[in-house]
Amino acid sequence: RRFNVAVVGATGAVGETMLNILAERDFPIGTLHALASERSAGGTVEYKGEKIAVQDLATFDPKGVDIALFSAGGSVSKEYAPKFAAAGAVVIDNSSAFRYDDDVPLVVSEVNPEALKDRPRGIVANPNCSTMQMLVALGPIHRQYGIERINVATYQSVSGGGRSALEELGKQTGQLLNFQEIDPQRFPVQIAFNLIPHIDDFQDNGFTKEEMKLVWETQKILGDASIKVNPTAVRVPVFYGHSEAVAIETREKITVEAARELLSRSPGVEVVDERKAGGYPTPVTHASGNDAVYVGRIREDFSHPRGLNLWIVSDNIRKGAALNAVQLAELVAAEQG
Ligand code: A2P
Ligand code: 11C
Repeated sequence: RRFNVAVVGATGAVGETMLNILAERDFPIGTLHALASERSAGGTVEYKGEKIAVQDLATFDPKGVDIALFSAGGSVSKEYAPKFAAAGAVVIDNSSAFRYDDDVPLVVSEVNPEALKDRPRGIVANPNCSTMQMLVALGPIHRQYGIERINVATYQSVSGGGRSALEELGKQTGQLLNFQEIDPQRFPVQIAFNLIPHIDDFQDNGFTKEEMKLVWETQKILGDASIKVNPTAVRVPVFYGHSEAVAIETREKITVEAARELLSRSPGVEVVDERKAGGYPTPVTHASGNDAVYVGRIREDFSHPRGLNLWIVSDNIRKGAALNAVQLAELVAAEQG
C-alpha cells in the first residue's frame, strides 16, 4: 500500500531533511504534499531529484492525507495538527506543542515504539533532539541496569534553531574574520567563537525550557517519573550535530566493558571509543549527515560507586528530528500496510 504524505514546514532545515530521508528510505508514497507558509508557496522543494511545488498550509485541504509530518513550529502545530488528524491523517509532530499531553505518545523509534499505538488524538509527538539522542543510548542501559539519575551538559549546534540560526553563525564568522561589527539577531549574544548557556525560554525554576525538556521527556519516554535528570543546555558554534557529556548513576553497577558490549548491539547506536587521539565521535567527524547516535569516552565515574560517563553525539536534524519522524511514519505504515 502507498500513503499520501504531507510534510508541513517542507522548506525548513528539518522539513528538507524529512524529504531527503523519505526518499533515501524509499518510503511508499502515493502523493507527496510539500507545505509551508504563504511566503514560500509557489516555490519548489526537491524530492528524488524532482521539483515539488510548495503549497500554502493555510489554504490546503488535508482530506486524503494519510500521514502528516509537521515541523513548522509549535504554534503552527497547535493550529493545524488537530485539523489534519480530524481529516483522518496520523500526525507526527516535531514541535513541543503536544509532547507533554498524556493522550499524545512521545516516541523514540528504538526505545518505546509500542507507545505509538495508543494515540487517541491521532497525534504522535517526536521528542526534542537532545533527549532523542541521549535516550537512544541510555534506553538499553536503563532497561538492564536501572538508571536512577542523569547529569547532562549539552553542546548543541545552531541548526537546532533552524535556517536563520545556521545563517547567523555563518554570517558572524565571516564578519568577525574580516574585523567587521556583528549584530546578533537570532541568538541573544554573539554565537561565532562563543558559547551560550541559554536555549529556549527561562522557566521559573531558573532552568531553561530546553533543559526541562530533558527532564520531562526522559521520564515520559522511559515511563519512569522517578528518574532524576540534572541538565545544562549550551549552544555552541557548530553547524550540525549535538554533543552531550552524560554522567549516569544506575541501580546496578555497569562496567565499561558491559556498557560497550550492550551499546554495540543496541539499535541506532555506534560505539566509537578508542582511547587515543581521534578515537571518539565529534559532530564533524562522525555525526553530521549520518543516522547513528555515536557513543564514546565511556568511563567509570570514580566519584560514585555506580556511576558511568559517556559522550553522546548525533546529527540533531537527522536522528534528532527528521529521521525519527520518518521512522515513526514507517511504524505507522507497517501497522496499516
Ligand atoms: P516558510 O519557508 O514559508 O517560512 P526553520 O525551522 O528552518 O526556520 O523552518 C521553519 C519551517 O516552518 C519553514 O518551512 C517555514 O516555511 C515553516 N513555517 C513557518 N511558519 C509557518 C506558517 N505560519 N505556516 C506554514 N509553515 C510555516
Ligand atoms: C535546539 N532542541 O537545538 C532545539 C530545537 O523542542 O523541538 C528543537 C526544539 C524542539 O535549538
